[in-house]
Amino acid sequence: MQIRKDFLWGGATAANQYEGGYNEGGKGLSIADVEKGARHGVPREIHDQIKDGVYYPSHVATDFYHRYKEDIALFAEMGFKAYRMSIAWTRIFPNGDELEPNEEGLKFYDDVFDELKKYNIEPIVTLSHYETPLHLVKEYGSWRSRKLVDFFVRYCEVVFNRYKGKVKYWMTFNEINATYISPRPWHQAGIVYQEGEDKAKTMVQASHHMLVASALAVIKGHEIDSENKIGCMLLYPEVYAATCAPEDQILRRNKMDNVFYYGDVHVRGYYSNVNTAVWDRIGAHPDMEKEDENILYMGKVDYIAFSYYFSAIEGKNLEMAEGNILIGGKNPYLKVTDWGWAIDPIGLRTSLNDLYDRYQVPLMIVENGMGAYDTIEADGSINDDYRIDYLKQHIDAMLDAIRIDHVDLLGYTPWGCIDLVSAGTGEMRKRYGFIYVDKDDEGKGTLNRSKKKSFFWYKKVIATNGEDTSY
Ligand code: BGP
Repeated sequence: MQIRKDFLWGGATAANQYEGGYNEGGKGLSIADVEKGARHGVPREIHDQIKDGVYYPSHVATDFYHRYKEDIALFAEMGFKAYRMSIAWTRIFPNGDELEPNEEGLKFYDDVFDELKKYNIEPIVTLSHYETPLHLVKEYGSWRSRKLVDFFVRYCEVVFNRYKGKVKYWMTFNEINATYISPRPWHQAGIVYQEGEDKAKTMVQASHHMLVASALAVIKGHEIDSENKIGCMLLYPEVYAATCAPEDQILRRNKMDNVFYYGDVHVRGYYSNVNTAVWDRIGAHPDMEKEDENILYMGKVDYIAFSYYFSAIEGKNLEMAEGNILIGGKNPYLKVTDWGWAIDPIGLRTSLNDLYDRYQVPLMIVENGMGAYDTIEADGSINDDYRIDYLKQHIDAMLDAIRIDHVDLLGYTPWGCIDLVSAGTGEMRKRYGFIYVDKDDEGKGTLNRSKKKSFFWYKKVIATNGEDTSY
């Protein structure tokens, strides 16, 4: 099989890590706006309001809000066919529970989509990427509450109507399964477990509300524009059994439930045996309304988008490795990044196969990449061969999955195509971009943009539709 002629090559960002302008244009506070910057290995602190003298990396981030024209021109120069971004919910509904949207926020994304259109870049839009309105967290307990379903669907309806004809590809919740696996599902669901709280119950209930909200959004999105393609978004780390002991294989299977728990409902439209088995195992199941079964069935997604950064291993007596939210064992066959993430391009090929075999719907890789330290040479150049090497290996593996294994893949948008704030640590020094942004971990810098070596390499990859990945 060949790669699609209209393959969506591009890059990915999210408003909370890139956009900045946190209090401009009528925007309200999101959960990201009260999360302090930190360092590798130091957990990020979450505040319930903005505190004086504290540096919050999302507030300016890397300033897409003011520089979107310059940045989109750079994306176009690389030849992007697509650009994955998110709409900040709090630009549209500053508190989340208003009845009327904020016109200035809507106008901002109109301008962004018009700018993309100038260069024929297809927007791929995440509706909620780690940026739940803070007011909904404080007032309603976030996704613990069924009320969020209505607030989210109202927001989706507004943006589907407003951007009809401008945006075709949508995703509901970024890495929805982060709610399941994170020890602190703040980013995804806006939840910090309270002392004495039944965590398992909260996790399945919040997840249920999000799954129902996602299904309702899909139903509305299809009603508003039958051209809309609405996907889910899963965090997919390939997991291997640590040994060939059959018990390790069962542990591996159980570990993958974190993905299939959500994938099954999103794609098949019902709670499967995976879900009911998980409920038994953790001793909790969600309360449901009688219409939910039908909603989930009617709101099946059109495609699966997923992020892939690393693989992990599962088994008894593991030596633990680092991951941003998925902790697994160290794999002796793999090298790791400076942040301890195992580099495993073949794992991407396996992931593509496993997802496609199981679900038989088109796939999109909407995040992949390597966070690394970059050095600026005396002449201003940035020779990021390590990044090129990582991406080349992953693109080659992706092409094998298409050409050899016949997986139906819509596109590839590597993460942080321009430097932005790390979700896991809040750092700037953990860089993913083809485009460098002059900003440090204290928030200092000119915010000027410059092209790294990888910029020119990726441009060639896109221009040849993946035929030439050499460097
Ligand atoms: C994913 C998130 C992104 C992004 C990426 C890299 O889990 O969807 O928002 O940040 O991870 O992680 P980090 O920023 O911690 O390096």
